[in-house]
Amino acid sequence: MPLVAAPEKKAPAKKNAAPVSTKPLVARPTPPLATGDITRTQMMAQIKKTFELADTNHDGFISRAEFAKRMTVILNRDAPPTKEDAQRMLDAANRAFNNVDANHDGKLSLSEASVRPLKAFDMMDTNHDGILTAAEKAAAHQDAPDLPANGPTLGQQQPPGR
Ligand SMILES: [Ca+2]
Ligand SMILES: [Ca+2]
Repeated sequence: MPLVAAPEKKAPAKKNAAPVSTKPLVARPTPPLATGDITRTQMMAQIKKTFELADTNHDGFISRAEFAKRMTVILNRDAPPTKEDAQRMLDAANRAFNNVDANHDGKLSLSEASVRPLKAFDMMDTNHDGILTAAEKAAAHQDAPDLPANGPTLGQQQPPGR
């Protein structure tokens, strides 16, 4: 067997790795990862995308109203809420907003919005290779059932305590 230095495992060196493209990695986010795997970079891109979706007036910040609106959209996907539900959601949204608004200026910057999801990512990425595998996600989900099953995303918070 020839002694070839094994590549450091910083890059996902899986078999069938796609040839390295010189094109920017924007258009195609997932070359060699297994299904369900997500890199930290992808996570950040996902956060940014969610952030921009919520930032409806595109001023680079998420206002309280924008945040509440976004959360309501997420939570209402299945059915329109009752009036009571709507109020609960608004309360939850406000609490979540306050948690995320680290400098308490009443608006969320992208970096504020990134802190929690990235922290969650790092916690779940137990071998710290910058890739959250489906297995790591599943394990984290078992340890902490309140984590969203499909990975942390902006605006997903624990349900209000009961
Ligand atoms: Ca802020
Ligand atoms: Ca990992």
